[in-house]
Amino acid sequence: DFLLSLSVKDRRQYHRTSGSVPLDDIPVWTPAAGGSEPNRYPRNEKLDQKISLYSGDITKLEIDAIVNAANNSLLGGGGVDGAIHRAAGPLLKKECASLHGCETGEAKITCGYGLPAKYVIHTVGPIAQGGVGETERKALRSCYKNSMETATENAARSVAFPCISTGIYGYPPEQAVHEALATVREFLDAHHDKLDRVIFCVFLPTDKELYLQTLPLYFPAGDTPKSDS
Ligand code: AR6
Repeated sequence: DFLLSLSVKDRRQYHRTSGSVPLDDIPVWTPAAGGSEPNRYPRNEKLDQKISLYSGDITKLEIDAIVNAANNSLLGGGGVDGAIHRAAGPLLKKECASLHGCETGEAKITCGYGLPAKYVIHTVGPIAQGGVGETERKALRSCYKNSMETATENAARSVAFPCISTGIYGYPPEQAVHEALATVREFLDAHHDKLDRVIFCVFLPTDKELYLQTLPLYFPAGDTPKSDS
């Protein structure tokens, strides 16, 4: 409660790591025309202002909420989960232990403690090592949707997502990117007044490339020109 009551500036003395990245330093998405695949959604310039692609460590972001790709126990693990727990400090695990786990596709919120982010929203992606079916696809979409709902219920207006399930849980990144982008686009279409920024935080160069290629389908520069023939 004490940390949450502080202003962004006053919280800085409690950050456990250096090099935090404020929201104002994260550029918004600028759609570029081109690509051969037709856009899946119409242009909406207001929504473009709410999207960012950020390449780097999610634990550095000084925003309202970062999303953690956790497991059902919520007691920590490897990957982004490990990085978040290390940067936040031991109080995060203590609060997580009081939440009694989390179902796949659901989301639960905690304080960010030593992180620059005010909150951590813990969600549990599907394990897709055995392949992706409708169950995994729906669960992944639920992670994004429930995380954004949890953010808005807690008045968090800026949220960053890692590429949920695409690491240890084995969801193919080239499929996961479509579920992530479609769910965010649909949520913002319905609730654009509730969030100021959704940041796709990519960690691997291959994911950055994938998002650069796929974002224009969901947040396009304009309608694909009709062919003359
Ligand atoms: N910042 C942003 N993204 C990161 C970071 C970071 N610091 N570190 C890794 N990534 P993963 P999952 C990316 O494996 O597949 C844990 O043990 C990474 O490159 O962290 O959902 C949990 O406790 C990848 O793109 O999560 C669960 O047991 C993405 O984060 C299990 O892993 C997700 O990879 C969850 O597996």
